[in-house]
Amino acid sequence: MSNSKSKSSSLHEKAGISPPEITNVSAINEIQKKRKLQPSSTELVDGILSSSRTALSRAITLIESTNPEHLTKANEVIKDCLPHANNSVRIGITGVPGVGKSTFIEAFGKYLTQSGKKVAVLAVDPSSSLSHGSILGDKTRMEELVKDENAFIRPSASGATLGGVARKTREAIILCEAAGFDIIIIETVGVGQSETTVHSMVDFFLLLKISGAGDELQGIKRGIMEMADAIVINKADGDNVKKANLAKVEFNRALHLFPIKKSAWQPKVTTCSAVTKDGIPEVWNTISSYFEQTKESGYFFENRKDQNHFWMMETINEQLKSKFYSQPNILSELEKNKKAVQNDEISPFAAAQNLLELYFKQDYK
Ligand SMILES: Nc1nc2c(ncn2[C@@H]2O[C@H](COP(=O)(O)OP(=O)(O)O)[C@@H](O)[C@H]2O)c(=O)[nH]1
Ligand SMILES: [Mg+2]
Repeated sequence: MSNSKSKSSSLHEKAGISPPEITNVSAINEIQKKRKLQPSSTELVDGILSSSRTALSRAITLIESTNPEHLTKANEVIKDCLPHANNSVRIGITGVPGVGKSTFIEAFGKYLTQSGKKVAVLAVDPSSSLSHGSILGDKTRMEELVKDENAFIRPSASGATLGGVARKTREAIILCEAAGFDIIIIETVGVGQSETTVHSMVDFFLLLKISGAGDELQGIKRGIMEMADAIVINKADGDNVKKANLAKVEFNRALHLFPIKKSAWQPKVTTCSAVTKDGIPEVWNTISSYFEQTKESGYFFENRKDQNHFWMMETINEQLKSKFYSQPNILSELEKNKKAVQNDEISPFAAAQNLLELYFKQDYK
C-alpha cells in the first residue's frame, strides 16, 4: 500500500520521462557568469596580492556593502591582507571645492607614477551620498590618472554617518597597501568633521589653498591650519603668481605662531600650479623630507599606533551607537521620553537612564 502511495506522489509524476538533452545553454552561461562575479575570499586575496585592480575593486565593494554575508567575506579578506599592508605613506588632501584638489591630484599623481610609484586615491566625502560621489564627476579631471595602470582611483563610499564612511576608507587603505600601492592619497572636502577624520587616518596632511583678495587667513578654520603639515597655494600661474607668493609669506607667518607640533615638524608653505605643473616636485620634496624626519624620530610609527588605537575605540563607539539606535523598542521609548523631557515630566538624565537600562536588559546575539 505504501508503495502505491509513493508512486502516485507528485514527486514521481514524471518518472520515466527523460529530461531534454540540452538544458537552457544561455541560462547555464548566465549562472557561470554570476559565479565568476563572486570570487571567494581566497581568490580575492590572491588577486589583491598580485596587484589585480579588479580584485581590489571587488573587495572594496564588499567592504562598502551592507549585506552581512558580504561583510563576513570582507573581514576575511582584510584579515589576510593586513600582514601585507603598512608599506605605504598616507597623504590627506583637503581644501574647499574649486580650489583645485582634483586637478592637483591628477598632476601630483602623474608626477609620482612617472617616478615609479603606485598611487591610490580614495575619498572621504560625507556629502557624496547626496551628490553620488563627487570624485566620480572628478574623474574627468583625472583623465590621465584614471588610465594610468600604476594608479587606482576610488570614489567615496556612501554612508549614513561619517564614522561609517571612515571605517570603510580605513579598510580600503589596507587593501590598497596589500595590492602594492605605496602612496595612498585621501581626498576630502571641508564638510563638517571630515578633515579631522581624514587627519586621523593619514601620515601627512596637506591643505590646498588659493590666494584670495589679500586677507588670506580669513575664513580658515583655525583647527585645519593647526592640522596642516603643509599648505600649498594652488593656481600660482599667469597673473596669479605674485598674489600666490604674497599669500605664501602670510601663511608662513601665521603658521609660525602655532605651538610646535608633536611631530616636531615645522609646517611648510609652497606654491604650485596644477595646470602648468610648476611646484609639483617641490610638494613631493616637502612630503619626503617630512617622512624622513618623522621616521628617524620614530614619530611616524608612534602616530600610526595612536591612530590604530583611536580607530579601535571609534569602531566600538560607532557600533554601540548604531546598535542602540536600531532597536525598535528603544526608538519608540526614545520618542516617548523625548516628549516627557520636553514637558518637564522627567529630567533628561533620568530619561537617558531609563533608555539605557531598557537597552542593557535586552538579550543580544
Ligand atoms: N589656473 C589654474 N586653474 C586651476 C588650477 N587647478 C585647478 N584649476 C581649475 O579650477 C577649477 C576647479 O578645479 P577642481 O580640480 O575641480 O577643484 P576641486 O573642487 O577642489 O576638486 C577647474 O576649472 C580647474 O581647471 C591651477 O593650478 N591653475
Ligand atoms: Mg574635486
